[in-house]
Formats: sequence, C-alpha cells, structure tokens
Amino acid sequence: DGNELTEISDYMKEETTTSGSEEMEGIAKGKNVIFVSLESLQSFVINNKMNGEEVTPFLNDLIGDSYYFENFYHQTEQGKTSDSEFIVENSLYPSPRGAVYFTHSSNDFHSLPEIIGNNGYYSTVFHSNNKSFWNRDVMYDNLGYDHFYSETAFEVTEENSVGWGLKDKPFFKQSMKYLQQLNQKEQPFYAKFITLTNHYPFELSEEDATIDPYDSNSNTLNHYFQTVRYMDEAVEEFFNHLKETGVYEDSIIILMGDHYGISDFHKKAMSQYLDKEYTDFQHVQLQRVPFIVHIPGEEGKTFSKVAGQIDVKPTILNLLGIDDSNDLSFGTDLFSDDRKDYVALRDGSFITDDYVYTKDQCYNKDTGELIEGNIESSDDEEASACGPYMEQVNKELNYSDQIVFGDLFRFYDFGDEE
Ligand code: GP9
Ligand code: MN
Repeated sequence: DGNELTEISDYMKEETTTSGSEEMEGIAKGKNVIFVSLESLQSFVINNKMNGEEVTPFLNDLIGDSYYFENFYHQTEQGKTSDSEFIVENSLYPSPRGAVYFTHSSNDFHSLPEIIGNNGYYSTVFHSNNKSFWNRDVMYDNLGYDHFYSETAFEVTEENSVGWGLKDKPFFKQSMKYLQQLNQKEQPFYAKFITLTNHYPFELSEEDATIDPYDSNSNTLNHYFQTVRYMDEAVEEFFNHLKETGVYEDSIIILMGDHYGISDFHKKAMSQYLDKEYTDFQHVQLQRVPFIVHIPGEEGKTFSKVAGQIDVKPTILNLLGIDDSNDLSFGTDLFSDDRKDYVALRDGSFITDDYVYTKDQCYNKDTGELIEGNIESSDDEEASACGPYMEQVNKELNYSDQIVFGDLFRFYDFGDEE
C-alpha cells in the first residue's frame, strides 16, 4: 500500500536524491549519449602492466582526456550484466537473489530511457546475443527502450565469433551502419553497447591475442589479460569509427565495467599479480570497475571520491540538463559536492571515503588495516566509525527491495505527462 512508500520516498528525497552539480548541469544538453558496458572489466588492470606491458593502453589514454572515477564500485549480484543494467537504468539496487530482469520485469519503473524519452531522446541497445537472454526483450520494452539491436541484427559467422558469440571488433564495426542511421534520423539518441568477448572463461582466437598470457596457477586470470586487451583494442576501433563517421562530435561517450571478471576463487593468482595479500578488504577493493565520462572538447580529470553504479542515472540526467527533481533514486550526481559519501554493495558491505566495511569488520581504507573493537559501541570512536553507515546501508537496501518486490512505484506520481 501507499504507507510504506511514503516513508521510503521521504527517505529518498531527503537522503539520496540531491540536486546535481550546477557547473556540469546541461553540459551535454541535446548530445547523443553512447554508453559502453564493458564486460567483466575491473579497475585493477587500468594504468597497470602485465609482463611489462600496459594492459589497456587505449583506455589509459582515453582517461587522460575524460572524467574518470577511480573509486567506482559495481553493485551487482546474481543478475550480473543485467543487474548492472538495472542499476544504471533505475538507480535502484538489484535483488539480493535472482535477477530483477527476470523476477520483476513487469513492474512500474521510472527508468532512464523513459525519462530521456520524454525529453526527446530515442533510446536503443546494441548487444549480439539472443534477445531473450536475461529476459532483455521483455524488460527493455518495459523500461521504454525504442529499439534493441540483438543477435539477429548482426552477421554472425564461425570466423567472427568466439566464446559467447560475435567478437567485439566486428560487433562495433557492424553496429556502425545502424548508428549512422540513428545519427541521421533520430537525434538525439541514447545508445547502449554491451560487449561480450571479455567474458568468462576469457577465450580468444590465436590471431586476436596481441599480448602473452599471464603466468600463474589460474588459467582464468592468465587469459583475462588477453581478452581485456582485445576489448581495449575493440573500443579504440569503435572510437575511430565514431570519428570517421562524424558521430563523435555530437556525442558524449560513457564507459563502465559491468561487474568483476575474476572471482575470489582465484585468490592465489590475484595476490601474486597484485603482490598483496588477498584479504576481505582487498576483495572489496577489487570490486572497483572503471567509470569514464568522455565529453569531446572537455579536459580530463580523475576523481577519487567513492562512487557506484547507483550514481550513474542522476549523473547522466544532470549532464543532459534534464530536471530529475521529481525522480526517486538511491544514487546522487557524481559531479555534485552535495552527494552521498558511501557506496553500498549488494551484500551489505560498504565503502566510505575513509572506511571499508565487510563481513562484520571495519577497515581503514588507506592502510587496509582492521579496526579492532566493537563497531556498535559508542564510547570507542575509532571502532564505531562504521556503525552509523551500517544502519543506513541496511535501511537503504531494504527500502530498495520493498520498492522492487512490492512494485511500489505503481503507487507513486512522478509528475510526468503521459
Ligand atoms: C550476455 C552477456 C553476459 O548477454 O551480457 O552476461 P553475464 O554472464 O555477464 O551476465
Ligand atoms: Mn557481464
């Protein structure tokens, strides 16, 4: 009923739906938005080397003239890519189990495609997999996407496929004819591209491997570097296509890692590569994924503040100058100073500017050292540092679940004209 919703919407308006940065507001007004979801890309490879070679030379360069958030966390659970999509589209948390894309695909949402659609945007998704994977065809319809270029829109052959399907390079290349059509007929557009090649078990054809594998006891990690590099090259080619066709100038390009690629099953190999002990603290820090906002003509800047996928929707809306003061979100504009100072992971772990909390323990974020003592005691300032956040994070995850499980937005008037 409406009562629980009042409490939740009051909380969201008060605590998690703040006004965006005035400086950045509307900086990309009327521009096309090209959103690239980078499969399994984690931040630890960015600006890092393997066998003495940069793993992601193109992205490293790109970051130099982009806004880059180096402490940006994925917040996905079992719904993997679809969870990352759900979070970005709605600024709500994914489900603690299963995938919202399957379990609640007919809910009322107030999604990014719908909101920008009301502001003249045509929205599309490009992804060369069966359209019903993750129930995307159903959910995309409900979220208000205008078109989904799925597997059937692409020419997929034995030669241009590996692992899960069409390789990223031909995927971007074949997408260009559609993108150019959009560029001629549907401006401004929002186009989400979901890559595929850098997916577990990180298979690659020999001719596509441009760096050697890593050497550790984990075949998964060893090959991860090679498929990450392939994806980096594919994105570079995509940027070249965008420039050659003139789509680049009228667009902003946002790139985001969807979730981790290397699970804690590969602790030993990861700790060898990082040259660090693999602690629970490290595990949380490894949940960082790249978030890059590239606006042609704007200079780059790297931000260290904590951020998460939950913040993407309000950030995009503010960049486009679309008023979202009537929206309800659990994230805040990443360019605003008036923003949330913590990121909640779906399992209840959280990260603040100073602390990392996971598995009932609070860590100093700078040193990674465990803070001894009782988190819930009020007379030990150091030990209780994580305490207040714990309560808020639990409340927030719980509120989000109530919205999703109870389909509560059907009772809320967002004030949009129909
Ligand atoms: C499948 C692709 C990968 O279409 O998005 O899915 P994942 O296993 O990462 O959720
Ligand atoms: Mn994925």
